[in-house]
Amino acid sequence: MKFDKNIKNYIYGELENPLSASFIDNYNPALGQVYSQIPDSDERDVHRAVKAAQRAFPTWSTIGVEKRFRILMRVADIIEQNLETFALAESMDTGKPLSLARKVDIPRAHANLRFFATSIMHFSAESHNMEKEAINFTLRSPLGVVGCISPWNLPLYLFTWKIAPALAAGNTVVAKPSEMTPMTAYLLAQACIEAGLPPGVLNIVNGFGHKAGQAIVEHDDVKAISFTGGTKTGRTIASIAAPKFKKLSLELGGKNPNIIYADCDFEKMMKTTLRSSFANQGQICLCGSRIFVERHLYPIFKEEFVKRVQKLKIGDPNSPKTDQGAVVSKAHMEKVLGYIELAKKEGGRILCGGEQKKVKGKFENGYFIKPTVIEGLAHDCRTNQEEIFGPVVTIMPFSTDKEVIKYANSTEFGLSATVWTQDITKAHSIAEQLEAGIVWVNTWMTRDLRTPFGGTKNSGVGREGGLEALRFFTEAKNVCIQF
Ligand code: TXE
Repeated sequence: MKFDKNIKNYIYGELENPLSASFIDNYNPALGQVYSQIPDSDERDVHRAVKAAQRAFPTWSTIGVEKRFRILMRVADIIEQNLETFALAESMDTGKPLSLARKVDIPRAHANLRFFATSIMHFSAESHNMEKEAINFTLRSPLGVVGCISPWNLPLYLFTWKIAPALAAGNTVVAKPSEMTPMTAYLLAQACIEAGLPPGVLNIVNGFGHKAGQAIVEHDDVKAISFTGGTKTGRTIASIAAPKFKKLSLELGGKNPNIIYADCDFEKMMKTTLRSSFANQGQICLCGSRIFVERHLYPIFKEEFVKRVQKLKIGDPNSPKTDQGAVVSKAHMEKVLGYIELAKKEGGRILCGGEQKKVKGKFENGYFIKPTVIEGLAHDCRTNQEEIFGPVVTIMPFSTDKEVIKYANSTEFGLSATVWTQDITKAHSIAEQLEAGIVWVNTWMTRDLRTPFGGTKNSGVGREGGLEALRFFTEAKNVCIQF
């Protein structure tokens, strides 16, 4: 497992430089310094990757699920055996605490591979018996070469979340990690070589979204695109892929409500709400960034929440005591700080945080933001409508179910929602009315990989996870045989 400064593409089993021979600076956001270079690939590299994937497809798609299971499990084992290297790479690339990468990102990456390697062994299709007339059966076959494009917030976690079902189902893949966090994808390429993944089955092309990413979406031999990222980029991708009738899976932004009733288990709610607000520096599309608290609990919640937020430790991602690392880039830090300024203009009161955190010593140039809590905003102001994607939450009181449902459903997004109440009848009723793809009741981020994962409205199209993913990455054919 080589962790070197010059990241390479992985095409037809070889680690190679881009044809352009030009590279992009890759920053360590906690240090605010360039620490590696990534290929500035273009459509020529993408074309080579697609040809490699096409070459590998006939064998990979017919070697049988048992062989695909074994190889994907070997890749998962190698990731697990090299957990420390992967976790360090993830932390250096994203600025997130090493403890988080070790506990969440990397274990979930090898869990994704094992989950789909085993799922494909049990993946069955339907049959419909017309009694005396005929028998129908559904054949599900792999699509061919598919494109997987992933973002910077949970790099290997989301990269493998797409690649694993695609490969398990017998497709071959051209994948592009975010140009801001490519290191663990590079380590994954090395793990695939070590595991004996046949050349061309997985190809990783690094580079800018508008260049290498767009070339994957545009390539006529790429049959489907699975994308996770911003809603704006999702719209661009859809505008290119839809007229070419490519299958599309789009996991986009969120502006998720966290609804807290006075009858909740206060301590459990408080501990979890700290995580759902600020985990990964608030850079998770599932974070609950709009907190609605039942009116008579609001003052108690506000005092305790602010007190605990102010205790969060920000700084050195390598320290086990750190709760908050750096955000992913200087540009993203400025975007988030810009939203805090907007909140003030819109009448918000900053209860804590609200500014960049200057960390002493070697991290003095890092991109750190103090976890921020804002109150006093209208539910329909821009701060409460737009995805900030940083350590910033707004809090507000509500009096009735009707009022809080109106607030919760008032944005263009519909990804996830959290509801805290001991009254399960109420929980059912609220969950039913929320415009979201995922509703957590008395918990957050509890994930069963078999469940459908995705959002409604501008949070995306389609669902990932379990059978949904295997069906996305296969074509269904109904065969009807007359007796
Ligand atoms: O996403 P982008 P970014 C949200 C969050 C964040 C915003 C932008 O609000 O601030 O999206 O984040 C590639 N054709 N989420 O910049 O630009 C790009 O190279 C093909 C929510 O990361 O969408 C990268 O690999 N590909 C999200 C990937 O798309 C293109 C998590 C994501 O980049 C492309 C991350 C193009 N035209 C951000 N343009 C979530 N739902 O979890 C870019 N890319």
